[in-house]
Amino acid sequence: MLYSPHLITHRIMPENQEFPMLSLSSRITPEHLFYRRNHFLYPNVDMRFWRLSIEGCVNKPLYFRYDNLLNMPQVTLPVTLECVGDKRSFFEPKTRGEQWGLGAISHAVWTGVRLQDLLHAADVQGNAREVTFEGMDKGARTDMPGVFSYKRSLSLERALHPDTIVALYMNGKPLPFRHGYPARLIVPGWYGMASVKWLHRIVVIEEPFQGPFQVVDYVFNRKPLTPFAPEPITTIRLNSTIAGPTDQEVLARGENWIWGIAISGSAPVVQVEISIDNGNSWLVASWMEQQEAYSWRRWCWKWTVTEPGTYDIKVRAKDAAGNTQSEMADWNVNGYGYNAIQHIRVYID
Ligand SMILES: Nc1nc2c(c(=O)[nH]1)N[C@H]1C(S)=C(S)[C@@H](COP(=O)(O)O)O[C@H]1N2
Ligand SMILES: [Mo]
Repeated sequence: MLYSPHLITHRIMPENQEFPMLSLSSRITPEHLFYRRNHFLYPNVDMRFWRLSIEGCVNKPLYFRYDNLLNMPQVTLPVTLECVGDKRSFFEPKTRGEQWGLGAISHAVWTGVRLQDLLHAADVQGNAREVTFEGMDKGARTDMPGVFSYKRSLSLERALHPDTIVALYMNGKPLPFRHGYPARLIVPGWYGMASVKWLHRIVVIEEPFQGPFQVVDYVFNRKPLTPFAPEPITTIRLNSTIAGPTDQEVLARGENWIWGIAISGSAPVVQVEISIDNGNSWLVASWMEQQEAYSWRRWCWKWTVTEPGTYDIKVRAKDAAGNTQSEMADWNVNGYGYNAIQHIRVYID
């Protein structure tokens, strides 16, 4: 079967499907529920020929076979991936692109080799400035002629960060094919576009990378377009999501749980607040698990309700740097980085 019946499908070719937030029942997202975001059809990966090469501004260009990587020192990191298009369907006015709901986000534990170990082995030259990562998938774009690989870059500094890894395992098993087997980049704390799947070529370069997935997509474009270079997208914004109840749900009187996740790619999330009166008053939710760098954190709040009626429920997160989510979405042309306060309406019978 081509697509997973467990996921909410936005497109089949290429496969773009989201995690049904209502299925949130553990911190780790099981493989069959993990969201899938693809620009192109899945690539053919023939392991007889697969190599991960390191080229460009290095003194020792080299390649690794799969077993070479498996035999290197491994690190394990829990990391939430969130597509920067997550929640795009909530923008007003609507914006172009996949109309993701709440679930273009999932969490896994990734194991692999530090990218810095690979770069050190290749002996990066002094003139190096960025590192590019090419996936094996490729195809056409609607805005320019040609065939393009999915390719992204990082600054040399971010590439050498000890938590930037080339992952070989997801939740203790070899990477599933759909999530980048045999190897994918994981850039913790950044939106998902940086974590290149089906990685096979790493090139160290002297000039800023100008590929379309770097400078056309994944930048914040605003209207009117500014004469300055648009801001590239990096870290995951402070955000919180109600998994249940769902918008327009009808509930019984008595005790009802309100529950969901919160995340930020920069400062730790320290508090989640719930409002059941459309934002007039706020109450603090409880954490269901410990704070962990790069990971979403589940929260819950027990609502005892005796009065029948219509309730406007809101959720907002606060981080350790003092930031709070706002009511207003930061509208931009491509509908990236939606993190306004979520609002649902429920009815008590
Ligand atoms: N090679 C390749 N890597 C890729 C992509 C892609 O289309 N091709 N999509 C990126 C985007 S936009 C996201 S959000 C994540 C999604 O990862 P997942 O499909 O494992 O959830 O992969 C990123 N890496
Ligand atoms: Mo994405």
